[in-house]
Amino acid sequence: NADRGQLFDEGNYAMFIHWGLYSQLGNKVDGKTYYGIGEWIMHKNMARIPIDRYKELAGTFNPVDFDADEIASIAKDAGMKYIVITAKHHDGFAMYHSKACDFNIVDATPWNKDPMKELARACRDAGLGFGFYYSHNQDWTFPGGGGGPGKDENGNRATFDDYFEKKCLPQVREITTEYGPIEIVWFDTPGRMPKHYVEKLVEVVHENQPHAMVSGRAGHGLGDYQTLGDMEVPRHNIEGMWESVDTTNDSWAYAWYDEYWKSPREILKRLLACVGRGGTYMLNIGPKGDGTVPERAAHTLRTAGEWIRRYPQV
Ligand code: FUL
Repeated sequence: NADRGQLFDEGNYAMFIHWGLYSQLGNKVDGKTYYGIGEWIMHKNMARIPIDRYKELAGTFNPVDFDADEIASIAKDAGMKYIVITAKHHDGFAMYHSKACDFNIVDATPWNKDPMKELARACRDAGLGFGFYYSHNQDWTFPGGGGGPGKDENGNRATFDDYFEKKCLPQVREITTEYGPIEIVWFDTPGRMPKHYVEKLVEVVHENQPHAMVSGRAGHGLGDYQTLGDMEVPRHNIEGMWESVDTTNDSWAYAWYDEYWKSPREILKRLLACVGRGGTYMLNIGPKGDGTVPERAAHTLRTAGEWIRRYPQV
């Protein structure tokens, strides 16, 4: 597709958003704080939350202060060109209305709304692009998913193929057909996922969204560009189309104690280091469980954005 790739020519500063059930915990479980990246909280290396208990979090997830237009306006003021948000992270919870699996924000929470419909609309209204993060390999709560349970509810063995056919593939179809035109599907951590699965996903994305790019982390070199390591800002030039992903503080998802905010100046330096070397810089924020964006994150992005607007040649 001749069109594909235009995004990285024209838009090389983007907003990344990690938001999910884990945001409600903010790294604290039963009064104890776990240090690390918040979206990993249920994992054995962090709070080791059993699947049933983790799923119960949906019953209290009620982000009444989520404001899609405010998020779009922060991105716009920051000088960013598009937003990529977690449709499903490794925990397996869909942050949009999924028909393939009821462990999702509409069917499993009292809030009962699809924030992605709102955010897709808000981005369109603001003239921003929109895209989804989707954890295609790791799914810690669905039988057969990477790092997930090896058996289903009835005690029968579940394979990766079961997970792929029942959940992953249908959900990738959903996110590429139900939210209008999208710019990116950001797959992550392919692990040892066999090649034919990745090929299928890339084919579905390109078929449903001919203009959309697939992240380098799809695996097997099948992405449309190269994604660097987490928070990696390169010190040398890199060939081809590439992207750096970074975050405003230390965690991706909201963590209550994480006040290690980068200054606007630091962010501009990192942005320049990427853009100046021909790359794209995607900078993350982690909204809280109530849907709001931490004030310091919004302030930092807007302050850096003011500088960009003052020097329009950048
Ligand atoms: C990683 C994931 O495991 C993290 O949770 C985060 O999403 C980051 C951007 O990619 O590898």
